[in-house]
Amino acid sequence: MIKVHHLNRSRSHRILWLLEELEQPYTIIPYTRDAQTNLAPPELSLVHPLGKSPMIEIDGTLIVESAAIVETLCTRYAPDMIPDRGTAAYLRHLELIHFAEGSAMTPILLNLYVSRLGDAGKPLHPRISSELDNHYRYMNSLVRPSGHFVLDRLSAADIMLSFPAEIAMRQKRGDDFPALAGFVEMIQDRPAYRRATEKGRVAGD
Ligand SMILES: N[C@@H](CCC(=O)N[C@@H](CS)C(=O)NCC(=O)O)C(=O)O
Repeated sequence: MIKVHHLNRSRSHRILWLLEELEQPYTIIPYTRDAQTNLAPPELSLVHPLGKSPMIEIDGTLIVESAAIVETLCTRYAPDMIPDRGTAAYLRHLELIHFAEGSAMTPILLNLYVSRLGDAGKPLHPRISSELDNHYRYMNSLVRPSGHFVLDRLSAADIMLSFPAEIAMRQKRGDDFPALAGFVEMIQDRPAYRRATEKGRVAGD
């Protein structure tokens, strides 16, 4: 049985969603963010020194990092969610599963932290905003007429990009990036996505 170390309101929702799409049984080990700091509780650091979510345990092996988890689960249970190696689609897949955490999240996190500085952070905001736009614009341009990234059906890249795309919508950027808004609407409407949301509810949410 797969175990998911799941933190409320976090990237681990996309792993629950993927497992629901794959119809694989799993158990959730829930963690609740600290009400004051919003950080993960110390128990997560007992599982892995980084103390971050998601983490999964599969066949006794602990896997951290969303993209590594998504790639592992898709390879094992739904290889057709990853394009065939050697194709242009595979290269785009590779790019985007790295882009989701390695690029798109950088201005998102800078925005989050610098906003807490109040006036002291003001000089940094024009650059952060232009980089947010830059990354959202790029994502928006990659949404295919089918509403997906990379393939014309759900793929691993869609799972990975769901997190930054949803943040863009929480920042009310839907009018600026309508294809991205359509993508978020489409994924949130999937029965598997809704099941993941229900199952992932942690006390306090
Ligand atoms: N790149 C990592 C990021 C993991 C990460 O930062 N997770 C956040 C939740 S969205 C977390 O655990 N934050 C709690 C904390 O830092 O205390 C991944 O995609 O798995």
